[in-house]
Amino acid sequence: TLPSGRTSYRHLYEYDYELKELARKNPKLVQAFTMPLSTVEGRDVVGVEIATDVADIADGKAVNFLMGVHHAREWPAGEHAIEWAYELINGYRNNPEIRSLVGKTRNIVVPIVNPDGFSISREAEPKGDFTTFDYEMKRKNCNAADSPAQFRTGVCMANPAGRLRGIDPNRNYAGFWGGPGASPTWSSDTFRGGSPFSELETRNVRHIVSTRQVTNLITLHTFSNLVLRVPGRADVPRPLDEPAYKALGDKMASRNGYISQPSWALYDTTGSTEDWSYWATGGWGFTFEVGPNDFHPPFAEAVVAEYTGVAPAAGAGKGGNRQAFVDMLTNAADP
Ligand code: 0X9
Ligand code: ZN
Repeated sequence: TLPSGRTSYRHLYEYDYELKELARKNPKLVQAFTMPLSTVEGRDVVGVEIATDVADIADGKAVNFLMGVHHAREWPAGEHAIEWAYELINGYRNNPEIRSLVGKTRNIVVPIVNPDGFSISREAEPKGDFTTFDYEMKRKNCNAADSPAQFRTGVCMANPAGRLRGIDPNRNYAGFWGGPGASPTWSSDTFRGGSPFSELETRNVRHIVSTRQVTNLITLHTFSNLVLRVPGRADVPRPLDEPAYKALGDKMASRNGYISQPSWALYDTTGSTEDWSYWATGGWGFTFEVGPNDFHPPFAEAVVAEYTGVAPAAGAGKGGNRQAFVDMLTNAADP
């Protein structure tokens, strides 16, 4: 079972409510926060920070940052992130290992980085009539600024191009922005946007990474059972500390049963999260591609099994993503 006991995919309002409840019930340990920028459709981006004496942000502890949904249809990403928040909060009370790790670190969890996109995908009624515009399979955000005029009207959910318009937040960061593996075309699923950090969602992430001591981050996606690290394209410099960076990725992959590799080995990407954050800060960043075969498979497989490492997850018996996240936190606590 999951730390929260959850058995089905959350809606956006449940994420927001639960994060605030976790903070309200654990005032010394947990602080809920809203990212500085709300989305084009006016939604808040909500997160929690978990640390002993959580309000004392100048204590100099390393920050471990877990992000969920960048891509709207990748629902398990949000679930794994919020379960990790429960894990830390419950574990602080009843698991000595977690208690010790939480005591040495600060932990930021933002389950839904892209709430406009997520809510459309999550709330979509199957349409079946106009497949191209099937909202459930939306990937990007809802910013229509670069779309043709007729597709700029109304919120995403009410526009015939709601599925296609928007920017891919995982192509909008400044790391090698504008290169291969990202599109200049408004309707492409990998549209990079008009300029690096043109989007509110990526600016919010930049705000956290650039204003806090983020030494370790994981950005969650679905699917392919991968633990990815920089670089996103083969013909750019390799990290100077690649052996140690790779070793942490390999260790986490031994837990969840995924393949550990540089992300260019999957395909070229530019403007993705850790291709910016790694070179901006030197903190290690990983993309997890959770689950074997779909963007949001049945909850029991994609969330319960993949998180806990109980069969039929790839990492059955090895701890699953839960244990991989503990490895990452251990590295943040004792680098
Ligand atoms: O293409 C992506 O953004 C990620 N795959 S997904 O199917 N979830 O869309 C992979 C990104 C891998 N590249 C880097 N992290 N650099
Ligand atoms: Zn993704």
